[in-house]
Amino acid sequence: MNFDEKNGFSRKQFMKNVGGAIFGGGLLAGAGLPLKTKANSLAHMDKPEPVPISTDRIGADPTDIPGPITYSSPRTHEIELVSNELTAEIEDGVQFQYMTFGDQVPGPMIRVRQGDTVIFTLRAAEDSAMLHNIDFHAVYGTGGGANATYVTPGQSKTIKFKAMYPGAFIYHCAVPEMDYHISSGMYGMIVVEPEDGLPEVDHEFYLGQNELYTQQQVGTKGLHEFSKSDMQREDATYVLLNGEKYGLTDQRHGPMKVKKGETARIFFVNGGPNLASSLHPIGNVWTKAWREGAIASNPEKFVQTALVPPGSCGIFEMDFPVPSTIHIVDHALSRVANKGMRGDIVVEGEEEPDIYNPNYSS
Ligand SMILES: [Cu+2]
Repeated sequence: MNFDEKNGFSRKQFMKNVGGAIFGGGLLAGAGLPLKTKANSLAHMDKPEPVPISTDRIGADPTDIPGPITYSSPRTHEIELVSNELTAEIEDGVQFQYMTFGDQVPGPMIRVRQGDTVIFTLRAAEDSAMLHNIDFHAVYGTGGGANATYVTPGQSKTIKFKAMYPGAFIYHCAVPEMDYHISSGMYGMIVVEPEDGLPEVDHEFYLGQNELYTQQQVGTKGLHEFSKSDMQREDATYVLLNGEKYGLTDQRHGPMKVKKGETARIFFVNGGPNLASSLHPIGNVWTKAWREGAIASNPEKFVQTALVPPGSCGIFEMDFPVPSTIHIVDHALSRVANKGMRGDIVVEGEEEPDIYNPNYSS
């Protein structure tokens, strides 16, 4: 398959149709999402105004990603992302004006092969309000593309780059108030697969962490306003996995699901902008860990808690020898107990009492 042409599909349709290496992230914008937030509601307000919800779900579906690379010679991809601002729920009844790539947090995962060429366009939604751009850590070039991709509402900018080195890399907005924009959701991942590809696994999940700084307390109903002073003190209100409080649990969109005996790979990106993540799977271990997403290196084995700095990624593999519910957390646990940072993986299957017996009696 070669995807040299722009597509008119929504992101999800496109993934379904090609199941492969590339997508048109952000093309949902203007394609049926009602009640787009009006731009000026993002400007600095004295009081929160009621604003319509722009999207039912801001948090990325962790399974909605391009599949592994299956081709073996370099290709050219034409990729477009749309920058936008959207009002959505952090948790039930609590809203925030997010900024996004592709109407989701983290932004769509891009997947190419080492040696591929990418013709990349950043387009700012017509009814967006803010100046945005994009810095890819997978790019050799000034600002990772940021200087060449400043876009005002309705504007597009295109860069071309070759993916020279393999790994999992963050992309993020890099305008002067970049901490505000990244905190509000403007980050995602580009995976550059090595020429020989990645090991086979049964499942792949895409997860991203970022923190929100708001003037209200956790759980206060209504629209939360951004707090610049809290951000300057790095005093986060929420610390979130895929953009929402406990979004990937039964409390919201439901957990990720696997079966006993299967394997999974986690692609994890920490947008930050300020907090490092001590990423740990409660009741499991990272069987293989490529810290920093440094896939050209040998993996570390059986890592319990992997530090993922802001502005970086990790690639982690897991085995599931017993049925269980695994909590993916930042082991700075106040962020889990109080600030929303948790996602679950449910492992279905028959008990394996030789490995773990929760009801032992001699
Ligand atoms: Cu931005």
